[in-house]
Amino acid sequence: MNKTNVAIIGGGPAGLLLSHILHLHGVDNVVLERQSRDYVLKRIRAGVLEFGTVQMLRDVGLGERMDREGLVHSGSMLAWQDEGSLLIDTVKYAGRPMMAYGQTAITEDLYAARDRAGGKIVDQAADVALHDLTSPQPWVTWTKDGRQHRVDCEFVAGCDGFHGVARQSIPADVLRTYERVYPFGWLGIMSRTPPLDNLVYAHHDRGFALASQRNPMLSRYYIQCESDAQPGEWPDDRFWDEFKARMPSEFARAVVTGPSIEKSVAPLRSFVAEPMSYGRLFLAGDAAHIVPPTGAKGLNLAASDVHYLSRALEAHYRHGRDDLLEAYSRTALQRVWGAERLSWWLTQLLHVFPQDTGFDRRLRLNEFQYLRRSERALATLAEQYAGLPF
Ligand code: RFL
Ligand code: PHB
Repeated sequence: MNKTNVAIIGGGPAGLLLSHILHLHGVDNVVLERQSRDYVLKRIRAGVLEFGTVQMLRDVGLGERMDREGLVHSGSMLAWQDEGSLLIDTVKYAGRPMMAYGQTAITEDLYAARDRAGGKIVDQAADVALHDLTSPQPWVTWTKDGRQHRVDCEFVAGCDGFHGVARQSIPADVLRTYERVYPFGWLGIMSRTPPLDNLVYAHHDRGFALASQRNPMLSRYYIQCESDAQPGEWPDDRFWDEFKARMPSEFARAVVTGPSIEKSVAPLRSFVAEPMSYGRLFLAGDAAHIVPPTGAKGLNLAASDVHYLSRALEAHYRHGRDDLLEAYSRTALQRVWGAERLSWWLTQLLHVFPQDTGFDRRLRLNEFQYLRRSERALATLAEQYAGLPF
């Protein structure tokens, strides 16, 4: 394993999906992942897929289990304290359904596909370092089991998430970053109970709450919490009481509670790094951008980045064309900023901010009432929630 075409840093969904698609195109690659496989497969994160992501996974042979186990739905509910609720109907307004299928399951499917094809995935690769990124022959080093390793390559794909090494390998005078950190987090639990019929995003003076789903006997619930909240401060009873207090009573009554099997706190952040490439390094997924989870766009953006990057690398290897690689950052960022705007907008609409005044609260309420009254406003939201075409 001294040489490969593409060295992929990070074995999350972005890195594994890129590895899988490059393999289908006959492009050799190696994935270097810092954590153990067990750790990566235990992480619980995203749950909602855009139709474009679903179609992409089907097109590359990863649709079988997803189509069997995923829950197709025609959008999500927005609920507002005493003001009722509305359906963001993505089928009616954008012609595209959504699917609930967990990131954990997608990662399992990807590992299984790479294993079947004899893919090279190094786990527990420590101290990954990128070298000579602006030369035609970059190389990557790492340590494992106390030994130093090296692979020479033609391209490096930085798919190593927000805290990875790839983005940090771009010189500071080249990289521009844009960021907003929100003054709260999400406390999430998983429970082996049947979910509600729809996803429900709820605003309440007590804070935001979300009911989501994984499969007919697995549900995911979130509440807005303090940024420094600890899962240990939230025994199950306290979580359920707070969750139900924030949901309109019709949904609160329908929720089937049960013991949590996982509980964690996630911070909320908007972040974009530009450009998404430097020499022979290309960033994809959370390595280049973060969205707050309101809107469920993070994993879907990772998939669209991989779509553009795999297409560009295929054009290089199959047709000797580099125009798509040169355009990659610009092309991907167009979609990234669209998702950033939607996620920011939904976050500020649905959460309670510590500095809120009565004026802010009235504007937000009016925004919700406008969505209820105006089909055009709702259609605009539904089109973005459904995800714009690649
Ligand atoms: P990941 O999943 O973070 O994977 C990066 C991988 O790189 C490894 N790594 C390194 N490897 C080698 N060397 C280093 N120096 C390394 N540093 C890091 C890491 O161990 C890891 O395995 O990034 P990727 O692949 O770009 O995927 C992005 C998605 O995981 C993320 O955007 C979504 O989970 C965001 N998200 C959601 N997205 C959706 O589309 N729909 C959703 O419903 C949704 N819900 C969510 C979410 C994220 C959440 N949290 C926890 C932030 C809900 C939550 C609560
Ligand atoms: C989830 O199911 O984990 C989920 C759903 C919708 C979101 C975020 C997370 O907006």
